[in-house]
Amino acid sequence: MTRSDAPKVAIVMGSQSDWATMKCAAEALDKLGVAHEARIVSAHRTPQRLVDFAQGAADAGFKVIIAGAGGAAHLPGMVASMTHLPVLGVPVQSKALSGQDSLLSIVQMPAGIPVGTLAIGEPGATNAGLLAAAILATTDPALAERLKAFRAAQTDSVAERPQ
Ligand code: RP5
Repeated sequence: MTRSDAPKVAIVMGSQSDWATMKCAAEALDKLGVAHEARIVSAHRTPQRLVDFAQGAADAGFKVIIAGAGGAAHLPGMVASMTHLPVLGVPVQSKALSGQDSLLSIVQMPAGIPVGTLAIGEPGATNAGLLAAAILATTDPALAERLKAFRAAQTDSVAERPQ
């Protein structure tokens, strides 16, 4: 049975080292008052944890999953293969290839199992949080108003001329 009080957004990542990036998604959701839960779920190091999380995500009450990983970043695609929930992929900036490996391994999904792929690194994580909120806002008018207010404040914060 689905928990009605459960956080609606899950933020999963392949490693503790991804949190420095993925916390930007959490911060974006916090700004909009969207409850979330963050977990380390590695496609390579904790495969059974991955299966248990992805197969149980919908029943746990999640509506959107944000998945971040770096390098050979299989996590978002594997999560998407085991749930019908929308999965937003964040390519974490790797040391060896600056995240281009992460980006290509997340974005190049075969037809049939989509992963909505964001930009490399912190901007992608922030936008994943904002996009998750926008998805939830389609059925949550109060959240839609908070999202509009956030966008308006952002617009107002941009000076017309450089200082
Ligand atoms: C991936 O390997 C993780 O998503 C992380 O970005 C990368 C490196 O992990 P660590 O070696 O820092 O744990 O699975």
